[in-house]
Amino acid sequence: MAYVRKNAGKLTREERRRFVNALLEIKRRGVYDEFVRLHLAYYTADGEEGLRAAHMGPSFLPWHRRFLLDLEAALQRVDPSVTVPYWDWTRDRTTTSTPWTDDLLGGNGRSPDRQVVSGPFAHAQGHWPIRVGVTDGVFLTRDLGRARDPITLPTKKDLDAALADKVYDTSPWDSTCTTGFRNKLEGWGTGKDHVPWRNHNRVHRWVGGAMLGGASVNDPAFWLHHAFVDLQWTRWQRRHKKSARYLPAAAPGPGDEQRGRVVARDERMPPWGVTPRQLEDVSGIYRYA
Ligand code: CU1
Ligand code: CU1
Repeated sequence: MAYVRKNAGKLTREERRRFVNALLEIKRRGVYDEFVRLHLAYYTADGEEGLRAAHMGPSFLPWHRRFLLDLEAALQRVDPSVTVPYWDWTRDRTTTSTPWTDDLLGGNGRSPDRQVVSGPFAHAQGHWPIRVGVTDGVFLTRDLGRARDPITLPTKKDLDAALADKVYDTSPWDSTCTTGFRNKLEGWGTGKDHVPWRNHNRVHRWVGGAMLGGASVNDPAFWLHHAFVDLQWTRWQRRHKKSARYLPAAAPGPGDEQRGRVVARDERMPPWGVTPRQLEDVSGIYRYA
């Protein structure tokens, strides 16, 4: 029986409590910080050498899908009833709405140090020290809406523009793609317009603080955001039944600059060794409500 991932705003008080407790428990055991380390290790960009398994490439979606499944399994070892809820940022759009409540992720960071001071992940609670990161901050930070240089969350229209593209991804399979569902959702911009950050990336910008960059897993908001991103892949497949396959189907040929830099449909994706094909249909594992 597939389990259900729910809208964070629809969780009961008990479900919120159990989700938070499971997170705090895997943090206490040191398991959570391994997820932060892994994500940081896979933060390879276009301009660097090597395979881009997690970001700026077609396997952005299957990589994060598998990453979420691992986190969820770790939470379920603590409490089998827990699943990762999703944050629908097209609906919950203010700095005080879901998931920024004291019984879920806590609120915005304070000025001037952006420290989160409310909810279960506030530093003063003592349960959420930041140990792995690109800076040496020890507390969780947020800058919801980016106070000094305001940015808005992507809208339903922005998301629909990505979902409307019937091609999964296109050559050169990187952050410069202007067509293809994957980059329209992942959200790297061309720098030619006033909206350089779209959908997925724009949400990371909007949350700010710890959610920026390779150590963004330090904010548990990461999982709620990525569950919603993951849901979009399923929605897109449903909408474009015939063409809704992961691309590239085969690895780029000799002489192609992207050879060895992207994961094709049947190639193994590190660190797990699973293929994108194996992650295209997860209806036997979970579904979204
Ligand atoms: Cu990521
Ligand atoms: Cu992300």
